[in-house]
Amino acid sequence: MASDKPSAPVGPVPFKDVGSEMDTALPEQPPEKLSHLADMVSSLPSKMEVNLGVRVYCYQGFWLPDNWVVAAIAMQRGFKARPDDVIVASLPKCGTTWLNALAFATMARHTYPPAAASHPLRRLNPHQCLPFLEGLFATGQEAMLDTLPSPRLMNTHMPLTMLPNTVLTTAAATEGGGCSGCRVIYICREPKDIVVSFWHYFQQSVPSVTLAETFEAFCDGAKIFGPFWDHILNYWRASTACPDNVLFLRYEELLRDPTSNVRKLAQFVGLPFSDAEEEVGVVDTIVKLCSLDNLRSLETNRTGYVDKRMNLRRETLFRKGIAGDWINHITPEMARRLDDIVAQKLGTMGLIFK
Ligand code: PAP
Repeated sequence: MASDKPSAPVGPVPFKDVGSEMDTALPEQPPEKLSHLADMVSSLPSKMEVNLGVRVYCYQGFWLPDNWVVAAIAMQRGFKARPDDVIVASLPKCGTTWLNALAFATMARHTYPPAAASHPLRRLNPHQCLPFLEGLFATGQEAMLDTLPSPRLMNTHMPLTMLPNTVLTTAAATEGGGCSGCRVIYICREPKDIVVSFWHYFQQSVPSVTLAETFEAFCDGAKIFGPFWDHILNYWRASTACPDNVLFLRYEELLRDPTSNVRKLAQFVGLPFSDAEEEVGVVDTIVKLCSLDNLRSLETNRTGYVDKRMNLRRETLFRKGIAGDWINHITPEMARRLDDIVAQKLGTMGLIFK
């Protein structure tokens, strides 16, 4: 007998359609309920983040602006992961926008066919499709997360250790326990290319900062969400210990073979492509929809801001999109220095960048 009950909405849905205008902007003020943390934050070791022009504080080994330390604490206390949650995680400038688009298009493909003219990614920037966890917690809007239908697809730049216990059970497994928790898709990138991309992007906010200054701070570890090596290493370790919970992707691999990586992503989130989908080329359609050329051509990505106060324009999320651009900006001596840091901090753990 047919049921009259309306079917429950299925996630992920574009966050902009159900939430507010959520972006990755740094919040100016912590919400009233968290203002008591301000004294604790101001007592932490701090440095100027040259590219952002704000002070960053060392909280639990990572450098964050004050309001994001507050967000990290609020997240650790208040975020309740659901078993079918998927979180896209990355350091800034590692391919977040691209992975957000690919993950959204893949997971939401039954509700929003990727070939449809009305697909959300044709009218929204990829960052508007996923809630940005620290942005919500920093502004006291985290209750919005409870309203989202499952499976939820969310985004964070936070290190794994800043995520709450319900996600962290995956990391605990590196100590020899079992693997449980929700699913995390991490993307990393060759560090020399991260620095160059980061510098170009933040030239919009503080144009006087040189690449050499950016490079120094990156090597020092004291960039936002840094040290980069610990950020990458924590997710890498969790992915090797719990491959069913943490998928570790590389930007360069996505560039080399996007279709295989999209299939891997679909399999990982429990939504593998069917034979029928393969036959009609759904994977290719998703890859084309999310390609740099397509995304940068769309009106939504040519206009508007990621953070208006910091003058970060959306169009600059789509710059060159290649591997190895560092060669045009970084001297051989600088390259050797950063390669040595990477070899020492990551190579000894089996994480190599060719
Ligand atoms: P975010 O952390 O501010 O979100 P993020 O998206 O992680 O930035 O990184 C931007 C980089 O990804 C840019 O690299 P570049 O500066 O070296 O060019 C950008 O060009 C690249 N990028 C964005 N979208 C795509 C895409 N669809 N395909 C390939 N690369 C992309």
